[in-house]
Amino acid sequence: MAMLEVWGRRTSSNVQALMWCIGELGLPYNRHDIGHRYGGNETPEFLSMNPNGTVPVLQDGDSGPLWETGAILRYLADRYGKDEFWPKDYQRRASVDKWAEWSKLNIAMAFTSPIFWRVVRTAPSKQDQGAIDSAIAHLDRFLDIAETQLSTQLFIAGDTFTLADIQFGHILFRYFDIPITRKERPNLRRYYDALTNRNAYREHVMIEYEELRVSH
Ligand SMILES: N[C@@H](CCC(=O)N[C@@H](CS)C(=O)NCC(=O)O)C(=O)O
Repeated sequence: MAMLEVWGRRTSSNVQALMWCIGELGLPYNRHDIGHRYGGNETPEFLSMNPNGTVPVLQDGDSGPLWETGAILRYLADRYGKDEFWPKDYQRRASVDKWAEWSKLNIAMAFTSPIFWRVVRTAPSKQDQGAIDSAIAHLDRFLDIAETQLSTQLFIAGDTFTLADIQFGHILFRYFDIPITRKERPNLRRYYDALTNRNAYREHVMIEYEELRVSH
C-alpha cells in the first residue's frame, strides 16, 4: 500500500476529520503542515493541486490530488473501509451517507465559522454575542435531532461506527471545550465521551487550538 500524502495543518477541523478517518482505517500517511501560520497554500505548486488554496489535500499513490474533505473521506471509505464503516450495499451506504452529508452541512459548517471562529478566532473586544447566540440557536436545532437519534442507537447512523461519525463527531471536541451555552443532552454527551476513548480521535481531533486564538 502506498503512503498517503496529506497536506494540511493539524489544527484545521477539516484536516482533523481526514486524519481521524485515516487513523480509524489504520492507513500509513505522511502529513505536511500547510495553512494558517505555516502558509504554503498560495504557492503555484499548492494551487496546482488545489485551486481553492485550502486544506486538506490528499494524494494516494500516483492518483491525482484530491480536495473537498467529504469527497476525500468517501474515497478512502470506498477504497479502504470495511463494510460496517461504509456499506457496499448501495441502500445501506446511502443511509450512512445521508447522515454524513447532514453532519457536514448542518453540524460542522454550522459550528466552525459561525461559532468557533466568533468565539476563539475573534478578539473579545470585537465579539458579537448576539451573532454567537443566534448561531448556537441554529446549531441547537440540529443537535436536538442528533440527541433523538442517539437516544436509540450508539452512533449517528446506527449501532456501528461509520463515516458519518467522522463528519458528525470531529467538531464535538471544540463544541464541548469552548465557553458557550450548551443544552443538557445526555445522549450526545455519552456519545462524545465514547469518542474520547478512541485512540484516533484523541490523536487527531483532541488537539489544542491556542495558536488559532485571536486575543486582541
Ligand atoms: N469545503 C472545504 C473547505 C476547506 C477549508 O476551508 N479549509 C480551511 C481549514 S479548515 C483552510 O484551508 N483554511 C486556510 C488555512 O488553513 O490557511 C473542505 O471541506 O475541504
